[in-house]
Amino acid sequence: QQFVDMEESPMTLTRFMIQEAVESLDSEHLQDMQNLMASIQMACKKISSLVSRAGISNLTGYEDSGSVNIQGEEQKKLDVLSNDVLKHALKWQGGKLGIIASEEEDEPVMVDEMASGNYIAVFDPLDGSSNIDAGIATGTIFGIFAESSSCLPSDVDGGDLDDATLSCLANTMQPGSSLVAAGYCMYSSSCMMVLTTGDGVNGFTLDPQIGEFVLTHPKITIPSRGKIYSFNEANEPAWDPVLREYISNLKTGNNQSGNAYSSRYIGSMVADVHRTLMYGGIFGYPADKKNPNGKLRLLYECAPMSFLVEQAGGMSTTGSERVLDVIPKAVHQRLPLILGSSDDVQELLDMYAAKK
Ligand code: AHM
Ligand code: MG
Repeated sequence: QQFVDMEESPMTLTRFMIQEAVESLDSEHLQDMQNLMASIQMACKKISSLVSRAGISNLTGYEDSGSVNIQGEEQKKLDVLSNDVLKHALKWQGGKLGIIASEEEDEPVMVDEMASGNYIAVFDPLDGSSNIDAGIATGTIFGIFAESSSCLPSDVDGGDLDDATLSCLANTMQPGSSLVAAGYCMYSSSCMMVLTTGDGVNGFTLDPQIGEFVLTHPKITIPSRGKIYSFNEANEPAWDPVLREYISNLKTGNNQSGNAYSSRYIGSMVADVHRTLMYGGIFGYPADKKNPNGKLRLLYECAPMSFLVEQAGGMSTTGSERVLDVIPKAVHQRLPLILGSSDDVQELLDMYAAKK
């Protein structure tokens, strides 16, 4: 159809970002977002192609060097490659991007020594990569912060990190409420980019015929209540009693909706959150006896996803506070996370409040 009707060109992600900038009162900021998204979408197309060809190009499995990331996790070949792809793509921002923080980097990295800095990018290059060899969905998660204090080029001397540089890197320690953009790209039966710049959530599907992300899911809103819960239930014996009771009630329909819920858990956060955005319900990786902070990382997993979910009308909590209000103390800090439909999350919070 697109090629038959020459009058109609599709609303691509590029065109969407240009239009947002033109229509905005803060067009300079949105032009910056447009440039950043141009790099991110290019990187995601490349990662999508690497993921779909992994079995053919011998990219499954672990790094031959046996390398581990700072969190002691063995790095898959595609973890390392995806990180490199994003890092290189984000280099070319005309000096606007100062710092990146990634799941696969020990410390935040200065992208460009000449950067005056304006923005900070945080990302998980290939979330759910443990699933990759079985062809299960994976995704890239990203967030963009504005720098809270300026990082001047003189801050970087190329040698040891001086105090100015350290304070510059400390800019990454911002709460999710300071995000100016966030999103994910899901590599699944289709490749989808879902993102927000703080004015709602929009979803774009990669059209392989033209190699462009095309707006397919405008103004995504999460249903206020769902019928699905999504947790790694093997950890259930180690959860707190309130959460155990809540999930047990969902199974029997002994909850505010009166419906018995279904269980769905892919074990790939991007895919589990995507389904929750589409169908509603509740997803979480809560604290348990072994992991008092859960599993997921605050800066580049919990915060960007919470921003998206709130922008879509949902809620996101640690169980005791709003995720977007949590100020990170460390780059790779973990945080308990429960997000989804507002009525579902609120019902759990009410149970916690009643048991206090
Ligand atoms: P990763 O960043 O090392 O890939 O781990 C994060 C993933 C998430 O995608 C997913 O929600 C979670 O780990 C699943 O963990 P588990 O296997 O313990 O259920
Ligand atoms: Mg991850």
